[in-house]
Amino acid sequence: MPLAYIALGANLSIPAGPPQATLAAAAERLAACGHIAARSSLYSTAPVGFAKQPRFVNAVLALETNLSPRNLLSTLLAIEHDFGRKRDPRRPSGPRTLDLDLLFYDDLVLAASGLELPHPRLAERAFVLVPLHEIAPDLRDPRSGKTISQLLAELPVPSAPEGVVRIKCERWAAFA
Ligand code: PH2
Ligand code: MG
Ligand code: MG
Repeated sequence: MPLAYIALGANLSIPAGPPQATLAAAAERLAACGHIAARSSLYSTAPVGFAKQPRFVNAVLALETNLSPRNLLSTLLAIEHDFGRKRDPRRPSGPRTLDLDLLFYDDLVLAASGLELPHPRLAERAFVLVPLHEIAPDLRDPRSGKTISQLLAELPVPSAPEGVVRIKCERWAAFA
């Protein structure tokens, strides 16, 4: 079965709960699309791109799925929508209730409209590389040929040590 890596992020609560609960519920929805082969811890991360917004909760998971890349992408967008995601085209890095980004889909390299694989900005982002490194240090980026360990080591040293901090969440830990 194809293996996809998906980044989860949120920094706004919804009526059903805070970002941690949203990420746990979103992962449960993803589990219904295949089999979750690995799941990182949750991390509290400093916002990147637009600083005046709450900290994010981020995580990465690996999903074995028979959905095609396109169908997986539409599923991610549908789940985001169900968890209250409203897009503001003026602020692409602004606050959100749920963001689900497709990082890798097997070794596929693709630049199609609305779907670029691997994710074009993954190598710049500690909030992606740290959780990804936790579950797949030896995974190789098919574009650069580098492993996640290498990409993480090449990241500029974060100016704030509190930039990416592991957090505990019972609901996230509970679901298998
Ligand atoms: N997502 C962004 C922009 N900035 N910062 C953090 N810490 N975490 C994110 O998930 C994030 C971000 C755009 O998708
Ligand atoms: Mg994103
Ligand atoms: Mg996104």
